[in-house]
Amino acid sequence: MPDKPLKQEFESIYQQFFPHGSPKKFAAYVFNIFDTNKDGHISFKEFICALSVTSRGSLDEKLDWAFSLYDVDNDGYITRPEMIEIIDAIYSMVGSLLELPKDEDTPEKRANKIFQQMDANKDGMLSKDEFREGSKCDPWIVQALTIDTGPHVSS
Ligand SMILES: [Ca+2]
Ligand SMILES: [Ca+2]
Repeated sequence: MPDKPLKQEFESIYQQFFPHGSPKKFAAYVFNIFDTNKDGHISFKEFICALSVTSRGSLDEKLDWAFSLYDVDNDGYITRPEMIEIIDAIYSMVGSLLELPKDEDTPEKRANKIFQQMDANKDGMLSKDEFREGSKCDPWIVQALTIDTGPHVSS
């Protein structure tokens, strides 16, 4: 029974969703979250479970999941470099599908905009509360992570 999809198989699943982009980096971040014991494998059950959170979970579940993805070092805060890393991975994944406005056409600009909106106490880090509040105004930040909604095209 194929109980443990390898990282490469995981990447190829994302590749099917985003045939014109390079989802490798993004897939690696997602993989690391699913692979809770960091042995380089995720069980099929964990995989299905995680997919159902990202596609059919409640908004709170999606927010928790999104927060843990952006919080790369898992210290409870999203820093600007962490935000830039993930946005960079999203941008390479969706590739040329996105028509980006001038003020958010690089991961740095996008991250700056998000921090301006969300970093309520201006300490340069997003707490979970700030993230939760902020994503109500900027649903992109969660939508971009959920593969069934497709890429969000900004107007
Ligand atoms: Ca962090
Ligand atoms: Ca803050």
